[in-house]
Amino acid sequence: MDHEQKALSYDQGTPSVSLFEALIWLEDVDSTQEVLKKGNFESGTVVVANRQKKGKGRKGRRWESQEGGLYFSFVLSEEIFRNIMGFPLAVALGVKRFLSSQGFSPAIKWPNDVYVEGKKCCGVLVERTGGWLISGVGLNVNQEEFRHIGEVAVSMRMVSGEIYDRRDVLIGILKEISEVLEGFAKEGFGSFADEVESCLLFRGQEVVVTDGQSALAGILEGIDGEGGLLLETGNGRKRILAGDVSLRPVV
Ligand code: BT5
Repeated sequence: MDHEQKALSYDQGTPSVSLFEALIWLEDVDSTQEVLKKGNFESGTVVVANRQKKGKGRKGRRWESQEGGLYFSFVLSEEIFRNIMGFPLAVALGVKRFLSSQGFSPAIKWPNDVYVEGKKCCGVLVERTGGWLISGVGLNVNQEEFRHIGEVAVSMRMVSGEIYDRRDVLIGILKEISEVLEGFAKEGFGSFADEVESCLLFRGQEVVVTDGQSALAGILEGIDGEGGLLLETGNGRKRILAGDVSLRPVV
């Protein structure tokens, strides 16, 4: 790897982050997802970068990754989990728990975002490759503004006015994610479904769920025990496994 590398060790006294065994902190990368995909890393490795030139979201979208945010990916063997359907929501729940512990009032937007004050503060991307799950988390921490997506994005700093040590934020989030994923591995998503549902963005509201070409409108009722979205439509209740949710525009 030709990037500047810094090893961050878990000193005695730092909270347990037991699922995660190694951490590599880089300056600039194209995408932390690609670093993990191209390398031969062991399960439990975390790669963090200060900036990403080609940070990516789902479906080829871009993730704005300038200095000040936290961008990390981790690799886990898929074998650990029985059913990975609710996996992105479980990761988002770890981030949500961390933000709550810092005094924020976050909401989870199905299937992979964490919102604060109605704007996106964090996005989760999970990719599967050859028996591995490569999960990426982008969290807006110390950014003061967003050049291209100002109307949809927010950082922790923009809400609280504080500047955060991203190492502390990372350790805190990994601890929460590790705890959630260990429970997820043992008991499945069902044990977290109520907790996620209780902080679900747009619950009870009229939304539109789009997936590629099709769009379905209805009342967002909640999620089921596997993390599927439950939508009450004019034609009865539908269970949705993938898509993007937005508030239904008033016409
Ligand atoms: C996501 O996709 O939300 C997943 C984002 C995952 C990013 C992490 S960073 C570490 C790892 N390495 C990567 O290359 N990726 C992962 P999606 O649901 O498709 O949302 C993408 C949309 O979020 C964009 O189209 C923008 O509207 C918005 N967006 C882009 N950058 C943002 C930011 N920094 N903060 C808030 N919203 C953003």
